[in-house]
Parts: sequence; structure tokens; C-alpha cells
Amino acid sequence: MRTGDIKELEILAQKSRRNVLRMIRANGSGHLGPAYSCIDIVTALYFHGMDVDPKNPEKADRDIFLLSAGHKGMAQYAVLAEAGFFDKSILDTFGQFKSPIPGHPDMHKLAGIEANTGSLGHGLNLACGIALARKQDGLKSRVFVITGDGELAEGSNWEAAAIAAHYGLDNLVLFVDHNGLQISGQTKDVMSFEPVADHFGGFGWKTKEIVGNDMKEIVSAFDAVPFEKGKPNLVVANTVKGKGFSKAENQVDYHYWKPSTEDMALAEKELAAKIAELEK
Ligand SMILES: Cc1ncc(C[n+]2csc(CCOP(=O)(O)OP(=O)(O)O)c2C)c(N)n1
Ligand SMILES: [Mg+2]
Repeated sequence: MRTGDIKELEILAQKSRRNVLRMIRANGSGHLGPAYSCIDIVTALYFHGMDVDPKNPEKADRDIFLLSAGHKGMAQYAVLAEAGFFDKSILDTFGQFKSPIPGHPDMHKLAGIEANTGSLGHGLNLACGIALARKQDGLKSRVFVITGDGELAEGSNWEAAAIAAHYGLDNLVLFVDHNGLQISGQTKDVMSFEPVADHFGGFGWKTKEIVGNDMKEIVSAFDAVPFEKGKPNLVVANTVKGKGFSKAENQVDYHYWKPSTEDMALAEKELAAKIAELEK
């Protein structure tokens, strides 16, 4: 299903957040903050932006999505389940031995996952190779990537930034989940690449800046691709880590969450109220 209806997309994003809670409930813990930060973007990718088919996940001319920041994997699983790539009952196996949805995405375990990620700093490089090959094969399909902002500390990203510009990969779209936090603190203290847009712009990318939890802004960024013929596309998505659970928003401690019974109940209650409000 593809839709441009903003409210419909917002509901799908909240239902995907509900899937994240289901996985954490089953496993006992998970990367809540990172998943909630980017889940609006992932929802828009699958339900608005990308040409993918849950019934034919390997179709040759599909758009490709690489979740370079693999620790956000629950966001992708949640949306894939909502989109019908797999049965929702599988969400209850998250993180368990032999589950198709391990802590970090594994392309050999689940249809719809295009690469193994989790070791930060590799997705953009893979994406460059795929985008270049697709151009050379004359395919119209595009390659979408999400990295974290802390992830930009990996130097490999900057080789990829140069390569993408050199080869004029205007079929490559990078979303930087710009939430200002990484695993152990604020990106500005740990390793800063501000302003992110200027750094990529310096390599020759065409850039846009949006509020990355605002569905309307995400959709209009998608619709504007390619931003300029012959240039790779960067969207600096200003997000809130943990967006969608009041206690987690902008809190580094919720990077990895092992919820108490009370906190899980609160997160579920807040989400149910949001979904009910949107569905009114
Ligand atoms: C190569 C590598 N180094 C370190 C880690 C450990 N690690 C996991 S998440 C994370 C922080 C990532 O921060 P950011 O990219 O901002 O993502 P966010 O937590 O905001 O989702 C780190 C350092 C890793 N997964 N891979
Ligand atoms: Mg971050």
C-alpha cells in the first residue's frame, strides 16, 4: 500500500511504534530511543516513498533501503510487519536465538532486509555501490539510507560522501537521523560534524533540512528527489531521540531500554491514546 495521506501515514507510524513496544515486551529490552527517533522516516519510506512489494521483495527494479544504523533495526521490523512483509506474530521472537528478527538486521534471515548492518559506518558505502550499479544497469530505482548522526564519526562515511558526488549518484538519498545524541552523550561533545549539511554540501551533495518526526516534511522531501540532477541527495532530519514516549524523549538513558512493568504500561498507554486521537 502506498499513500500520500499524511494522517494515514501518522497512524501507520504510531502503529509501528506499537510494534516496537511489542518486540521490547517480548524480549525484555531493546533500542527504544534509536528506533523511535527514525520510525516516522521509515514509515514514510515504505508507505509513501519507495517502490517495494511485500509479496515480491526481490523484484529486480525495486527501490532499496539500507538501515546503516542497524541498532535501530526494530524500526524497520516494525514497519515491515505493518506493511505485510511478515506475520506480526514473529515480532514476539525479537532478539531470540534463530529469530528472523535479531537485535541487528540480517539479510539472510528476513526477506526485505537488503544488508547486514549494526557495525556503524558501512551502509552508505554499500549504498554507493548499489546506486552506481543500478545506474549502470539503466534501472530507475533509488537507494535510501538512514545513518545516525553519531555514526558520522566513522570516517568511511566521508569516503562514501566523496564517491557519491564523484559518480553523480542522484539516485542515492541519505537521511541523517539528526537527534543530537549517540550512545553515551551528545554528539556535539563526543564527536561533532556540525553543520552536517555543510559537510556533505562541501563534497557536492544537494541538501535539505527537515523536522524528521513531521510526516508532512518527510513526505515533501521524498517528493523532491532528485533535489538536483547529477547530485546525491542528503536530508538532515532533525529528530527527537525516543520520540513518542514522554519519558524517553531526548534522554540518552533510553538509548537501550530495559523497561520496568510500570514504564512499559505507561509507554503503551500513551501510544494507545495517540492512536485513538488520530483515528477519531
Ligand atoms: C563500528 C561501531 N562502533 C560502535 C558501535 C556501538 N554503538 C552502537 S549505537 C552507537 C551510537 C550511535 O549513535 P547515532 O548514530 O547517533 O544513533 P542513535 O543512537 O542516535 O540512534 C554506538 C557507538 C557500533 N555499533 N559500531
Ligand atoms: Mg544520534
